[in-house]
Order: sequence, then structure tokens, then C-alpha cells
Amino acid sequence: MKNDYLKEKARKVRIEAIDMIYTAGSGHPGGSLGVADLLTYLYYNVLKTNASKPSWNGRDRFILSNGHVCPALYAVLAEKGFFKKDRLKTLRKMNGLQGHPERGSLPGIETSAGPLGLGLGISCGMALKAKMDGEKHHIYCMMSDGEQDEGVTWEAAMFAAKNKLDNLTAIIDRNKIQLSGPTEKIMPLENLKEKYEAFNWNVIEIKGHDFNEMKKIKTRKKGKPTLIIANTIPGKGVSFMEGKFEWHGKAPNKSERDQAIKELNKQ
Ligand SMILES: Cc1ncc(C[n+]2csc(CCOP(=O)(O)OP(=O)(O)O)c2C)c(N)n1
Ligand SMILES: [Mg+2]
Repeated sequence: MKNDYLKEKARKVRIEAIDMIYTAGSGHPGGSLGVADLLTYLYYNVLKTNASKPSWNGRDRFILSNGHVCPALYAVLAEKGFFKKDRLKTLRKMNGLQGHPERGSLPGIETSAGPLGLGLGISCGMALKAKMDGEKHHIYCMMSDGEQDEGVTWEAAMFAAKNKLDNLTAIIDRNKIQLSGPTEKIMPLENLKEKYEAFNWNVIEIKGHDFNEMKKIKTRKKGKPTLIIANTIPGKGVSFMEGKFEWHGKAPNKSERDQAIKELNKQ
């Protein structure tokens, strides 16, 4: 898909995410807005999926490890036709969409998530299984930078390199914030690229809102897992949320919701 088409889809995803979180009265707008461009690009230009056969075995797997940004994933899946858009407004309601993804609860959700740090290990298992069975699909795992504070992430990183999982691509939402402050203040992560390279990964850094740079997500290196460090802006698209860790996990009130949607409608 062309950049203008993707831009429009991502704009709709942001509007849906804001409205869902406002309607729910709780949720995570910062990360959701920050990953909207990446998720749109992945679902429209990278992943092999089939909305009418969501469990088709030849599909690429997308694992959202930082499950709290699921409003953006739900909005992309609805946009792609995995389920009807009217379900989006049931976020965090009884019998509605889960506040963190739950496998089996919604077409297109590959794994449950919420406890941070588990997605890369789950993805390694899927990638190893695919290799053992000679299956050709690719495994994509999105993680957050906050998840790099979890020891289990690095255990999975070692496992992926040891097993030469070149059918695995991880993407880090490098938005430089976590729940209560900037990542570099809470637990410095740099130099993240060199760390993963030392773990024997193929590492590529991109601008996380630039669809041209996202073409690099398809880069592969024989015998190595690939990591895309996507530099993003939390709250991207809503002026008063951009770059602010305070919007990690807070729902907008009515006037903030209206202002956010007014800004997004102009983009
Ligand atoms: C194992 C675990 N510890 C703590 C939490 C609580 N928690 C939820 S989100 C979050 C912040 C993580 O940082 P990041 O994912 O980078 O946040 P974002 O950039 O999306 O704001 C924390 C500590 C959790 N969900 N799981
Ligand atoms: Mg973060």
C-alpha cells in the first residue's frame, strides 16, 4: 500500500484508540498512539494474514508482547476486517474486548499478553517450531522498551541467537518512556543496538513514523534473528500527549478526548 493510504489508515486507528480508551475510562493512550504507524504498516505491507481465515496455518504470526497498547492493535484488526468495528467500543466492558489481549477472545490475537517480557520467549517457541516442521511463515514480535528491563527478555534473546531463528523479527517500540518516567532515568538501556548485536542479533534502527524506513522491517540475515529498533514518539499525533510519560496509562477526559480527535481530524 502507498504511504498516503497508510497515513489515512493510521489516522483512523489513532482516532479509534483515543475514543475506545475514553469510552472505557481507562487504558494506555501513549503507547497506543506511538505504535499506530508501525502496526498499520505491518498489517498492510508486511504480514501475510487472512481476515476471513484468521487461523490459516500459513499466516505470519504477530505477537504483541507489550499488551497494554492493544487498543491500536484492535483498531487495525477491525480496519482489516477481522471483526466488526462496533466491538471496539466494548473495550474493558464486561464481556467486551479485554484491556490486555487474550488469545481466543478475538480473531487475529495470537497470544495473551499483559505481564511484560513474555512475548519474545513465546515468539522464540513459535519460530523454533516453524523451523522444526519446515514451515515458511515468519514470526514478528513487538516489544516495548520498558520490557527490556525484564530479565526473561534477555534469556529469550540468547535462545533466539543460539537456535539461529532467522524466521523471527522483533520490533522494539523505542519511545523512551515507561510507566513512571523516562527509560534512561529508571533503567538506562543504551546502547541497545550494541547490546543485541553482542547477543548475536542482526539489528536495524528506523524512524518509527516513517513508512519509507519501515521497508527495512523485511530485512533478513541468514542464521540470525533480526531486531528493528523503531524510534517512536509516545502519544504521536496528539500535541498534549506527545513525549509525555504521564499519558502512559491514563484515559483522556471528555474535553481532552474532543481536543485529541479534533487534532487527529485535521491530519
Ligand atoms: C511483569 C510486569 N511488571 C509490571 C507491569 C506494569 N506495567 C504495565 S506497563 C508498564 C510500563 C512498561 O514500559 P513500556 O511498555 O515501555 O511503556 P509505554 O512506553 O507503552 O508507556 C509497567 C511497569 C506489567 N504489566 N508486567
Ligand atoms: Mg516505552
